[in-house]
Formats: sequence, C-alpha cells, structure tokens
Amino acid sequence: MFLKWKLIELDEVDSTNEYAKRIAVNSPEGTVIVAKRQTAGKGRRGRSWKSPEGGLWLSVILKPPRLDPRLVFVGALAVVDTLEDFGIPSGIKWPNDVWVGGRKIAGILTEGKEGEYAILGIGLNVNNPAPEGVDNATSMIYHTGKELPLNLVREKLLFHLGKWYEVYLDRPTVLMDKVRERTFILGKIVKVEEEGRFIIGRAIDVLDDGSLILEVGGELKRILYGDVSLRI
Ligand code: BT5
Repeated sequence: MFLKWKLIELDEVDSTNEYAKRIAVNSPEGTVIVAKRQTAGKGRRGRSWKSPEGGLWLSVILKPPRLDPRLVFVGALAVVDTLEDFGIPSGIKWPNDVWVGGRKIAGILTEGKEGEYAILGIGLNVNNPAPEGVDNATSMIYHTGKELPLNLVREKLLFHLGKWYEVYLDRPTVLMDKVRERTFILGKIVKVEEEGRFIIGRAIDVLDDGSLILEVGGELKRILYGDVSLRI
C-alpha cells in the first residue's frame, strides 16, 4: 500500500529538512514539507543548496524501522523516474546526485534520528535557471524548452517516491539492482573524497548495502560514504 501524503505548503522556509526535523516526532509518516523558496537550503556537510523560486524543494517525513543509508537511493530513483516522465534521460551519481548530460539537476539529503524518524530531502531544479556560481548545474526547463507545472512535477515525484519507498522496505536488493542500472559512474575513473582524503580509481560496483567498490591500483576498495567527481 502506498503512503498517504500529507502536504504542508510554505512560501518560504529556512530549509524544508530543518522544518521537517522540527515537527517530525509529532507528525505522521508521509508528511511532506514543500516550499517555494528556501533561505538556507542545505546540502551535505554544511554545504548550501541554492533554492530560488521555480524549483521543487521538499522533504518527506518517514518512519522506517531503522535508519539505513540506502534511503538516499529512494529519492534518487524517484527523481530519475520523474525526469523520465518528462522525457529527460538522467543518471545517478553515487550516492546522492542526479545528473542530466553531465550536469547536476537534483540533490538528495537524508537525515534522521534512530528509532524516531528519517527525513528525505529532495531538491530538483525545474523552472528555475541553473544557479549562478554553481559549477555544472542544469534545470528541467533547459531540457523541455518550456515551463512545467510545478504541481505536476511534485505529484509525479511523490508517486515514484512512494513506489520506491515500498521497494526499499520490502525488497532492498531490487532497489539496489535499479540503482546499479541507473548509476552512470560504473566503469569510469572517478575521484572520491572520503573523510578529507582523495582516492582515484575505477568505479566497479555498488553493493547491496549501498557502498561503492573502487578498483585502486589492482586492489578493491569499499567506500561507504563520499563525494565522487568524474575524472575525465
Ligand atoms: C546535495 O548536497 O546535493 C543535497 C541537496 C539537497 C537539497 C534539498 S532541497 C529540499 C531539502 N531541504 C534542504 O535544505 N535540503 C534538501 P551535496 O552533495 O552536498 O551538494 C551540494 C552542492 O551542490 C553545492 O556545494 C553546490 O556545488 C551544488 N548546488 C547547490 N545548489 C544547487 C542547485 N540548485 N542545483 C545544482 N547544484 C547545486
């Protein structure tokens, strides 16, 4: 059974993830906070996420049985499927970006408190121009050539989120099969930043637990969490 969404629509907020965290304990699973603009949109590790009007900025409150790093892929696959609905081919840059034609169109930020809640935050550039001062960003409007009804994009995204969340809960290996299919870095030489160190190697696989396998100087190395850049 799909989640029942309960929407909280805001004109402006600091960050939908922060708002979601403030209300998570007392809110049902499936509560969605969506804002027209964020004044302090967040990426990972204190980075900022540019969130002008025209984009889709939302956070979903979930109550999974346990926190699991693979939740990020629920968001990434939902974005990929949504883009496909609008005729835009995309791929996942492990672990939390979605790219179109070599540029980042969406980012996912998961947070949570064990035993209490998980927050799945998604930022997708839709009608907003790719933000200035950000390398390699793109927006749906550049690929469709026309503005899209934001509500329709949101509806599609929530539909796919509900679908992939069920797969994540019931059949996580099926979720990971899809992630492997949609991850465009496999086979490529990448540079990964892991806890302040850079590792260069060939991306070989994504394991069922969500980790990335790199081949570095003939040896296999497992990366649990990191920032990947393509080395072209
Ligand atoms: C992410 O972090 O990609 C996760 C972004 C999650 C944003 C959503 S919006 C709704 C919810 N509420 C929040 O406050 N956050 C979530 P990371 O992998 O750390 O990437 C951050 C980097 O992406 C920045 O340092 C910029 O280089 C780039 N960036 C910032 N804004 C962007 C945008 N609108 N489009 C593309 N790239 C952007």
